[in-house]
Amino acid sequence: MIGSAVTVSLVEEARGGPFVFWDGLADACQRASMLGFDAIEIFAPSPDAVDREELAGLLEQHGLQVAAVGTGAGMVKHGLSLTDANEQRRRQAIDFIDRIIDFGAQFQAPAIIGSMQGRWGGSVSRETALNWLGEALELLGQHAAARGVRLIYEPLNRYETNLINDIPTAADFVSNLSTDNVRILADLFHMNIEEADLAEAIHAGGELIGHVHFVDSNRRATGLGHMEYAPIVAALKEINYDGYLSAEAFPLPDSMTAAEMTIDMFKQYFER
Ligand code: LER
Ligand code: MN
Repeated sequence: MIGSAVTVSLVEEARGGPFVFWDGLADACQRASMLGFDAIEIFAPSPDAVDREELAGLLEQHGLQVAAVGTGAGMVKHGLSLTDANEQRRRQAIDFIDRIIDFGAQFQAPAIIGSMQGRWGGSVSRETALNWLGEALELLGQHAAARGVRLIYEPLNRYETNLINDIPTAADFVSNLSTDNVRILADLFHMNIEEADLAEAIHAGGELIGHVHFVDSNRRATGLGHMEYAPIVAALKEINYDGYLSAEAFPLPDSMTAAEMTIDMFKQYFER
């Protein structure tokens, strides 16, 4: 069954970024639950930033799951990436993500590799960067498998990475890995920039799609841009998608309205 989720950022340095809630886990859980979401997606500053017991208590109290955990703080706070020219920095990026995987796994949540994939350029060729990315996804995918969770790889639009920008290319890349534990994140905002046809891209991803960032064309909440949701939802149903649709959107005009717009759109298509 497809679940609904909403993002919460605990990373001050990411202010202005596309996350719905910003005022801590207790606030996010209370609002998410009141609106009827199934889960929260957490963007944490470090692997040990969240108290395990406290989060477990909030989830229990509000009847929520953790849909996924982001790893982008490694980039935002420490400038780390999996394709850094410096081997020691690449190693640090893998260590940081390993520890975020461990944090998420305590809540059965997969970690997302988005901005941590980095980009090629300077002394690093595209081929070299893709090789490093592939090697890192192998290691991280195995690490996640050992903890009983998937690893999620997110292709980003051309302004955020020059490595892989679309779902069909990501599907090709991921299916050539020897680990079978990596899934693709279909972020509708990035796809709206890069894909010729969003529904076709979802079909190309097929069973490899493991998470969706549910957002409008302008990265505002669903319903506040010009995205056509009917063919996207039809494609997700056709591939038997059973993960989360997670609101990774700007808190505009405010967090609560963005969350409400998302859950309204979700209910319109997935009334149970
Ligand atoms: C970044 O643009 C993004 O979409 C995030 O989900 C990944 O860091
Ligand atoms: Mn995203």
